[in-house]
Amino acid sequence: MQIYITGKFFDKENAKISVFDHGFLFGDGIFEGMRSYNGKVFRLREHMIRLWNSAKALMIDIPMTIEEMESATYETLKINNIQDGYIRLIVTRGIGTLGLDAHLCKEPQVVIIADHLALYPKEFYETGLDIVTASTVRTNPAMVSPQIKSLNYLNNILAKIEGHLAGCVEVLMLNTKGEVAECSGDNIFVVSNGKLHTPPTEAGILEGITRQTVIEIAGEMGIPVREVPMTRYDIFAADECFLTGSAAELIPVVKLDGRPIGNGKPGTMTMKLLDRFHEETRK
Ligand code: PXG
Repeated sequence: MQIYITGKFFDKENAKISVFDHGFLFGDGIFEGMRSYNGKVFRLREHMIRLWNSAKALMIDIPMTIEEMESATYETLKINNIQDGYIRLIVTRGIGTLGLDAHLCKEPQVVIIADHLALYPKEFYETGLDIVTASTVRTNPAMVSPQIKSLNYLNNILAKIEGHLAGCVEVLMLNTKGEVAECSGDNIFVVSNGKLHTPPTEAGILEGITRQTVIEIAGEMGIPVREVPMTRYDIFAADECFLTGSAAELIPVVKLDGRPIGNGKPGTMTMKLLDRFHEETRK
């Protein structure tokens, strides 16, 4: 495996970042997780825009243009001979001192890793996920905004650990108001009376690229979509529920906190949207 670090490729064993990098010392950096299908990166430009917006919010100067980052991404796929894969893009603030001073970090580092996919097992798509609500609350947007895909994922990791302890592979996170935000690494949707509902950005979520794609394709399919604040009740009372993410695509959820959702089986609208999503990835 060849890993791109700020303009050069290194073997996996030699792909290293300094322990003085603020990405390592403080989680001071940002990332993206992307999928390639048949050699083409899905929604690449959208991922770039989100990365650049995260960088702007954190005042990290990405040392290249969007076009250069896109070429470096394709170069990394090519050198590793990956057609259908997962790409992790990381930008750190770079080497500084042991102090917090960001202005001492002069050279942000760019890492691109292209790997084969580690997906949820196929049976989860057939039977649906059973998830629980974490007591770890999603970061309040007045703190580090959840819209920033930063290297500080501790809240989500703690939530995911809670899920794991309960025997679940994903976990629901609420915001500080007690409303539904999203899952630890996926956005959430419900289907109620033929309509699609998902929490709005203001609920404190990452604006998922898969989420946006689902909103678009639902529009094309004539399915009404509303971005509305939701509580757990809206999930308990829904007909269907599913999660979205670059790795997961769309995955059905059939149980939340022990309550079956709808008839306790993956929903028909969920599966229709998943089929349509697959078409989109093959375009
Ligand atoms: N919410 C959060 C908090 C995320 O981290 C998504 C939603 C989905 O966004 P996209 O743009 O992919 O539709 C993410 C995705 C993992 C993993 O292993 C997930 C993410 C990052 C790293 C790992 O599940 N982000």
